[in-house]
Amino acid sequence: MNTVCSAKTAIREIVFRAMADTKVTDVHTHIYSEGFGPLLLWGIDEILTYHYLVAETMRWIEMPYEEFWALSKPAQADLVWQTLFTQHSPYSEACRGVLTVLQKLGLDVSSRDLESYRAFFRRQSVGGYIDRVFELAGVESVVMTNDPFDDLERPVWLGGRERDPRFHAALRIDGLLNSWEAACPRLRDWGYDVREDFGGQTCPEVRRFLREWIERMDALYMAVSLPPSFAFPEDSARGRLIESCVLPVSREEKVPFALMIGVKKLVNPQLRLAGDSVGKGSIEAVEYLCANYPDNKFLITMLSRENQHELCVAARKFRNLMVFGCWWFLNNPSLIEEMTRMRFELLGESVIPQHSDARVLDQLVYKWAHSRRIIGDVLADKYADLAATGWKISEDEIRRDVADLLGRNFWRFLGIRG
Ligand code: RAT
Ligand code: ZN
Repeated sequence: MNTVCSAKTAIREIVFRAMADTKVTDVHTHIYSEGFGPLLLWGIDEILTYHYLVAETMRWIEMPYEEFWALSKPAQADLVWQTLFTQHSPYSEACRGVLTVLQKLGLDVSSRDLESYRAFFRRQSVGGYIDRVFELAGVESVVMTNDPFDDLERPVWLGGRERDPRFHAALRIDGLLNSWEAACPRLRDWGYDVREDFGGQTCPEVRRFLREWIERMDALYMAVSLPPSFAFPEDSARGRLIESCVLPVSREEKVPFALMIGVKKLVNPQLRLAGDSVGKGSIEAVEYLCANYPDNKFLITMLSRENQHELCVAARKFRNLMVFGCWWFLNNPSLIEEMTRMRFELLGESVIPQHSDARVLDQLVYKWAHSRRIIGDVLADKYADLAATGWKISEDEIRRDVADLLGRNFWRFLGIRG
C-alpha cells in the first residue's frame, strides 16, 4: 500500500503500525545466547534484581549493603518487590518496566502475586522463552557485550559453541584500555609478547590480540566505556593503546570503534554494579578522533544529558560519527523524548535512536515497548509538521524511515547491508 498521508491522526496510526511491524536490531545489550549457559539471565528474580532496581531499593531500606548481597537471589527479589512494588508505587521507569514485561507475557499484573509469576517462569524452557521474548519485543537481533577478560565468558568462546544468528558479538575492551597494568600480565599468560612500558613487540601483539578476538567472535564493533575525564590524544596507556592499536585495527578490519563516554565507576562501591554514576564528558575528544581519523568509523553515545546537544552538532560535522542510544540514566521517557526530538531536528533520521542495554533477556520486551512508543510519537509529530507545509508522505516512505531508524542505519554504517 502506498497511500499518501496528510491527516494528523492517519499519520500517527501509520507511524505506530510501522513501528510495531518493524523488527529492531538492538545494537547494545548485555544479554547472551543460550550457548553461554548461566551467563544468559532471564526470569522474574533476575528482572527484580536488575541493578537499576537494587539502587532504587537501597534508598528505602536500612539493611547494610553486605547483608543484602549475602541474601539468595530470590530473597533479594522478594525484598525489591516488597520495597518498591508493595510499600510504594512502582512508577519509576525500571519498576514500570517489570510490569510491562508481566503484562506483555499475559500475566495478571493486578494480582501482585509474585509466587504466581515465579510459577509461570518455572514452566518456561530457555530456548522457547528466547523465541517468545524476541517475538514480543519485535526484535530481530541483538548485539551482545563480549569481554575476553571475563573469566566466565572467555572459556565459552575458546570452547566453541553453537551460534544463534540472532545474537551478534561486540568486542568489549574496557579491560584492555581502562586497566592496562592488570591486562598486561594476563595478555602475557595468554601468549602475547607485551610489556607494561610498551617496549618490544607490545603494540603489534596487542593488535594481534584484537584481530584474533574480532575474528573469533565475528565482532561487529569494538567498544569501551569511558570516564567523563576521557581525553584524546592523551599521554597515557589508554591514549597509546587507542592510537597505536585500536584505531589501526578498527580501520583495517572495518570494525567501528564504539565509545561510551561519561561513566564514573563505583562512586558507591558498596552498591557494586549499581554503584556507577555520571559526569559530563569532553566533546573535543570525539571531534578530534573523527577529524583526525576520517577513515575510521565511530559509534558514540554519551551518558550525560549535558553532552547531548554538542554530540548532535558533532555528528553534523562528521559522517564517520554515528550517534546511538539513550544510555542508562538517559533511558527514561522524558529524556528519550527530549533527545529523540533534538536528534531528529538536527540530524533527521541519520541516527540510531535507541538501544536497550538489556541485561536480562525479558527486559527487551519493556525497553522496546516503551522506546517504540516515544520514538513513534516524535516521528509522527515531525511528519505532521511536514504535512502542514503541504508535503505529502507515503506509507512506504514512513516504513522506509522506521526501518532505517530501528536497524538499517546500523547495518549501513557497518557497511554490511542496507
Ligand atoms: O546500563 C547498564 O546496565 C550499565 O551497567 C552498563 O552496563 C553500561 O550500559 C555499559 O555498557 O557499560
Ligand atoms: Zn551497556
